[in-house]
Amino acid sequence: MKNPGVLSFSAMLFLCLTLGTQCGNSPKEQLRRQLEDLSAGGRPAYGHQDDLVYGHAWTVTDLEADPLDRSDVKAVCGAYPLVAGFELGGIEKGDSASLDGVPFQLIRRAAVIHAGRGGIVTLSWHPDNPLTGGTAWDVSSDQAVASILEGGEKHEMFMEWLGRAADFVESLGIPLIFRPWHENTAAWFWWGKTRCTGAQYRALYRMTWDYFTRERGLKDILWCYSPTGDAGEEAFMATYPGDDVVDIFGMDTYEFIPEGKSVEEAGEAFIAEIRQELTYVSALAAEHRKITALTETGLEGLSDPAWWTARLAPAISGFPLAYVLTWRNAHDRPDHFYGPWSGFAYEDDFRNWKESGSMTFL
Ligand code: BMA
Repeated sequence: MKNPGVLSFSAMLFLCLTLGTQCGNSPKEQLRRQLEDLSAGGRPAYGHQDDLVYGHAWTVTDLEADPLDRSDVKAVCGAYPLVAGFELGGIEKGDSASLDGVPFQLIRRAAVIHAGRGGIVTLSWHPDNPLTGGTAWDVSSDQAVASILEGGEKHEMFMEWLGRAADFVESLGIPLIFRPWHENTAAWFWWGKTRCTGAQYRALYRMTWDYFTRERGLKDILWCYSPTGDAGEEAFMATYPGDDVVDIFGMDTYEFIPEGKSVEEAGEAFIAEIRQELTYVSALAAEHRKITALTETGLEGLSDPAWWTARLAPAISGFPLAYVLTWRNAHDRPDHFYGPWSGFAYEDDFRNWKESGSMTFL
């Protein structure tokens, strides 16, 4: 034997690649560590949905040549959100643009650029109702989930839908967070409360995981389970798909200002609610050794002048969050925004929040 004890370069490379993947150097494990570090470091990442593909009153027109360096968040505070959210709704039907009118070609470019500069990508998905042909919000039938599970009349069609979603994810070639079947503890989606049993929901989530992971070999995905925060511990766990298919415990909770309530009153209620909900979600996540995130939040239209510094900051402080994502700034609905934008009356508050150093940006 030549050079006993010394491995050839190709053998070394083989070992590094195989062991590395198993021992935590895969892109997925690196992303997991990045999130764990954020969570442990006490400075969660700030995330914004659709931040890089449009903003308040602007869109991208040149899909191929636009440098995609525009961002409402960056325009206000000089930095990109570390977490960039993108939406897949429409991909299941083979549409060229999402349900919000964003070309998937653009989403792909933006996601790849963001990951390339060290950013974190998370994907949400509001697929149409596979049974009725309505939108994700069509809750007219309680048979939609049943119809797509194995043996159901829409199973085959739905597997094609999953195939198109998986094709897109595969085409990105980056590690990412996937957050399907969210807010299932509320009543507004066809996969939500009363529209299926806990067992059916779990079967749907697991079927999705199984198809992506086993059938398609898409291994660089961290799977996020994110019911509404107001579900409470019992409902949160009643539909939990299982430790083997979930990496992140998320929750979605928004602030609303009810008629007759002041911004202070609503803000105090929001802080109390978020703290109560994050207490149980982070405890459950710790128990199951998972990452915790506030996967969707915000106050539509940001009518509270100090929402970031006086409401969101005290609401989340002290929790081991990896990230906090506020929802999108629609380009075509002037009042539908949850993030800052340049020229907005209270943009200083966001800047102050960023300057306080309590969050991580890119
Ligand atoms: C919702 C709203 C909708 C949008 C959907 C998916 O909360 O913002 O306008 O279509 O998210 O992005």
